[in-house]
Amino acid sequence: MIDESGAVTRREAVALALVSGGAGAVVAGLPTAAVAAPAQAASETLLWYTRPAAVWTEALPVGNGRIGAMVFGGIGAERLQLNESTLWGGGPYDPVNPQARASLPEVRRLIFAGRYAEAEAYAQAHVMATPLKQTKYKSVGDLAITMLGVADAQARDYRRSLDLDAAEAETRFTQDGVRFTRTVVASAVDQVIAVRIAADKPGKVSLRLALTTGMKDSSVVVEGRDTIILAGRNESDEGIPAALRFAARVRVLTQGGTIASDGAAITVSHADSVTVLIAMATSYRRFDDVGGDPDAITRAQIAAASRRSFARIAADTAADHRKLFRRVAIDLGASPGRALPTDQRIAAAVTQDDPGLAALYYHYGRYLLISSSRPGGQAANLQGLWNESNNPPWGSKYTININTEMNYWPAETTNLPECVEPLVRLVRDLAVTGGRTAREMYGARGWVAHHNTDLWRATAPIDGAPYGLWPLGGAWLCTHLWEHYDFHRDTAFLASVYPLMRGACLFFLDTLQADPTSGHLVTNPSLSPENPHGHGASLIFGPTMDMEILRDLFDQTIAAAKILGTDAALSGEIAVARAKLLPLKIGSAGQLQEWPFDWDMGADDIHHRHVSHLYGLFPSDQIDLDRTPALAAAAKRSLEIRGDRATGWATAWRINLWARLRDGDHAHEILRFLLGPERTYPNLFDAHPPFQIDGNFGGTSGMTEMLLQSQGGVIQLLPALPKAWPSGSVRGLCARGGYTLDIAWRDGVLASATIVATRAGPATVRYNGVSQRIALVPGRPVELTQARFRSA
Ligand code: FUC
Repeated sequence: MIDESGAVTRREAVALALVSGGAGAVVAGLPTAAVAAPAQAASETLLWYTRPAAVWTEALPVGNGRIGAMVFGGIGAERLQLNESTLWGGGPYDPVNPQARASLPEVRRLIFAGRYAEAEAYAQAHVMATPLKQTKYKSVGDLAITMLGVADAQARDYRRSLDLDAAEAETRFTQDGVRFTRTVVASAVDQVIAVRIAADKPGKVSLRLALTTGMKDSSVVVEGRDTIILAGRNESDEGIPAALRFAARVRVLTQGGTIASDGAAITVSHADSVTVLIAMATSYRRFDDVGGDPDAITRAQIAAASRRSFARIAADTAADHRKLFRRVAIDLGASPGRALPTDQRIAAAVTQDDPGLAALYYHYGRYLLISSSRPGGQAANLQGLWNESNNPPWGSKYTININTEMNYWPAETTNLPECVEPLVRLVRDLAVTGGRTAREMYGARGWVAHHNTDLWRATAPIDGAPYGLWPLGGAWLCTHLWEHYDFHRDTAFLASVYPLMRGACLFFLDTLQADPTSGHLVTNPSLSPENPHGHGASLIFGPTMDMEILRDLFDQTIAAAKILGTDAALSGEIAVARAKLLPLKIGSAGQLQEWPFDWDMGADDIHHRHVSHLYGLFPSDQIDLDRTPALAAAAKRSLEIRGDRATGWATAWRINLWARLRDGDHAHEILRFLLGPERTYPNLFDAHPPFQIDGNFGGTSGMTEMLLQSQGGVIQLLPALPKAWPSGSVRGLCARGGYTLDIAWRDGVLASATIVATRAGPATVRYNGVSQRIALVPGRPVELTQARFRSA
């Protein structure tokens, strides 16, 4: 089991002690449930608008990690677009190409001979997955709420909002002197989406409710007078037969008035208020088990939630959410945009600095992770949890050559370790399905995953050789297992994931090839994610990113084995292979080479969105300003050549990289672009474009890296503070080793930093180029001021 206690700040501990009378609620020095510190300034935790959403990227997301809704906030016609995270196309399948294993030697030979285009064509014909594409994430459908007697043109005082602290969407307006309010929450406690429609005068709520879906093999019926049931099967996808059953159940509870149904819809007349409960489920249990009973699950969820008032459900939703959300608060300084609706703030971001918008975006990233990735559920996919289409961009799957990893970049640093649990389970699944791919496609031990996966945990190379034939997806994900350990130092967790890391290593021990020219060990076939190298193809041997990921995987697995006291012989083998990996190289333009040859300046697109070779600088720390200054300078040169502007996620990656280079102003300049209307939709969703959630998470991570870093055993305070944020504070961030920090600064200078450790021992803390060893006792906060860092 993943550590679910998480880290909390001292302020929360104190608050908890006060609330609980100082006894009973603290386990091993840490509170088991955090009680909230006062909420953040509302303008930094509230999205709000003066018009209903006209399109999906203006609607507001709520989610409990498993089910979610996009709330449009219509006046006469409200639309809730609904998702359930396991409603995908197809069913269990194994796409390994039976020809692949016999064909790999020829692909390798052609690559080592420099015949890249031929290698790519041959690989395309002989080694790719069958089918060539994976399944797609789907939408359950829409709940339409037609407000009878309400006309858009006559409504006044309209406002809709999303409160990130309460996890609550609200729409309100008045008509003919009656104030209408609709509130929507997605409850992790009750496992329903709950909607309340109220008026401030009795008998004024009349409405019609209907459920529609794009899933063809399904039907809608009304049970009794108050329950709409949508039930059916999913659809086949890419030739993979449909195997899932799904159900959505909507129960209408009225206070006053009458209720009637016409077989397909429910009509409520003259109620004082109405509560709508929505449950959704599928028969998915695991990638190889679709034996669940969505009808029974949703029936039980609705029955249980019906016994509780909306007020209770909403209060519990907020309390549960705040346990995670309120661990971190951020204040980046005064904001001219504070009084503006969110869409206008985004539009203005191009011309004026709005630190409050950056803070709002920061909180939104944490809100989105809490809402789309909860223990027991699915990992956040390309759109997190929210998807309107049955044919979404890139299938709304898991692209594991950057996007899924980026989703989890802010998880540990911003004190949301629980949210990583679905990712850990995804890796556990991939180690099973990827074991088959390793064996059948490569004749290798261990397991492998290529550049994408889906609900069914497919691991073979898909889409096309220039994108798909990249065997490092699983290895990169394994570094997140180590990171989770490294932040919290929970040996039981490490023991539980060690077999996954070990299995990833075995695959590479069996498949690394000796480069005939240099003798170094390299991957082959592989590619530098999605970047054609200018020599007729993307396929190559030993791209820089592969070597960097393998160094991390090997080092972390050796370290894990040592901590766990196991596998000494295997660790020795891994160390030998690690020493033979192709080294990093600096090219003639002063850049870090992306490929084994000095090809960067002749690549098809020197401004390419992927900056894969800079993995070594971020998220890894193999490249470091202090420890490897020449490589850091080369990475900087590569970044300059690539340029600042790219797709949403690629823009966010650049912020993290410039933060690691400790250039806060450059990082901030890129952040301004990320926050502007070209890369941020009115609902603050990241625009690739189209919508892709990774940029949101990468943006939150980038801002964190500007304020606190902890790679390489050194906690760095304000390493990349931009001039645009002269005074501010952040509370509750986590550092590797089991530390939580609060940091405040004034006029660009550290005012104070409070550090709390979960383990005894010294920590190295650095500010403004000066490092200090700080002795720490678990749970006892130590406050540091600038004076501590004056002398070298
Ligand atoms: C990778 C990226 C694309 C997109 C897709 C989902 O393939 O290169 O830009 O983000 O994933």
